Amino acid sequence: MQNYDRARPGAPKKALITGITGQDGAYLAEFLLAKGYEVHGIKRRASLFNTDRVDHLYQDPHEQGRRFFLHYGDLTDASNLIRIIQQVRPDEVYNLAAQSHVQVSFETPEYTANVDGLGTLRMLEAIRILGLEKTTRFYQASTSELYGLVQEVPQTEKTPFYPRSPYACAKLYAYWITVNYREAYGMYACNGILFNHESPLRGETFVTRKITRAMARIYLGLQDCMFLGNLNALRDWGHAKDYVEMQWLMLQQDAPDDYVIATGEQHSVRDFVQAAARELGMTIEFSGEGIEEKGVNPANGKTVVAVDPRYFRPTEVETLLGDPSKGKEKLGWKPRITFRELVAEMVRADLEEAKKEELCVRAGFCVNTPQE
Ligand code: NDP
Ligand code: GDR
Repeated sequence: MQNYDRARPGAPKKALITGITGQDGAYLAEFLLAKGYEVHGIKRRASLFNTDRVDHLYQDPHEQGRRFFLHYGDLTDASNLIRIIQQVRPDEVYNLAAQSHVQVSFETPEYTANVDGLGTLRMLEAIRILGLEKTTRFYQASTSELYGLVQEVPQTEKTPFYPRSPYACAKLYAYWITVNYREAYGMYACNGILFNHESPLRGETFVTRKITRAMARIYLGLQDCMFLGNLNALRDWGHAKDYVEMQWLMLQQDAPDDYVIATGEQHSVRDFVQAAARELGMTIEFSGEGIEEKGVNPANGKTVVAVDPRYFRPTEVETLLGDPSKGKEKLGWKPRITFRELVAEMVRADLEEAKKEELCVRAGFCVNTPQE
């Protein structure tokens, strides 16, 4: 399908992605560029380079027909957002930027509310102030964390919300303000209620990436043990690559709506550890309960997993399982990558990283790998 701007025949459609330097932003940018879009992204100023995930998409500013652009900005800065949207005049906005770590939101609740809650309002208002509310389509990165203390299994678009963290409370505001702008101003605005999705690009402090990274290092003898929090937590884990396609599909319909994006399959954190170990040809046997629980490698009797209560959350989301039927029926979408394939891909990528680290260690270079 060619994606041409309706108002400018022949010109490619323009997308603006907030959070383009994050996991989803990187996959979505790649996806939209492949569809022929001109892609603009907002990146934050940082003291170190923070564009690793999209560096392969970078195009020299002097290149003819350039279709990838980055703008400095921040979701806490309304005037900056208005200026960028005025310059770009996007056909589609994907609002992915967020302080996205649930545990960190307990430590930075006000900042999280500002970025994740008010940041969404700032984006919507910027579109409206500029008179683009009838032409610019808006996608909001909503989350299964909204269900929190779950009221129904599996969770659908109709399941009541019960947020359990400052992150989820901020995202609850963002969800409803998106619905409100749709109803009040006739905006084409959608919420994607996404369940956990992972990839080799996943941030290192989320549990799946923490596990695959640590397991690869343990396998190569670079680390002895990994410390985790709640091993019983149950999640519906999919692959980020599959999920960004759904984000785009939501903005291509005749009418805006909200959709659950999930696999409909659930695993515990403990299952994830065992699946990652299996990919490396290792076995881990768990015994004990609560903070006494341990995971031992029977091949050498070493404890490779231990529980550290530091990673427990003041209020936990114990179980999440999504029902993606509506998206499947109305958008013809279904996830392609299985849980097993997801784990295998993440383990493979982290094993490559660990091998590079091993080489450096062997060559006598001191490597100080940050751990969570
Ligand atoms: P990441 O944490 O990988 O990326 C977050 C992005 O937001 C990064 O680009 C980050 O920039 C940017 N950002 C953070 N704070 C600000 C700010 N103040 N102003 C501008 N940009 C900012 O998240 P994911 O890619 O995993 O998730 C994308 C979105 O989807 C998030 O909103 C998340 O809450 C939501 N979500 C994610 C799910 C998942 O399982 N991955 C599930 C459901 C929802 P920087 O790189 O500089 O830190
Ligand atoms: P989550 O993801 O909170 O679901 O939010 P995370 O991977 O952080 O936690 C998943 C579950 O694992 C348990 N857990 C641990 N978590 C972390 N981070 N570190 C640990 O050591 C650890 N041990 C156990 C957690 O308690 C939790 O139950 C993610 C984010 O991407 C959000 O932005 C998004 O909205 C939701 O997914 C859907």
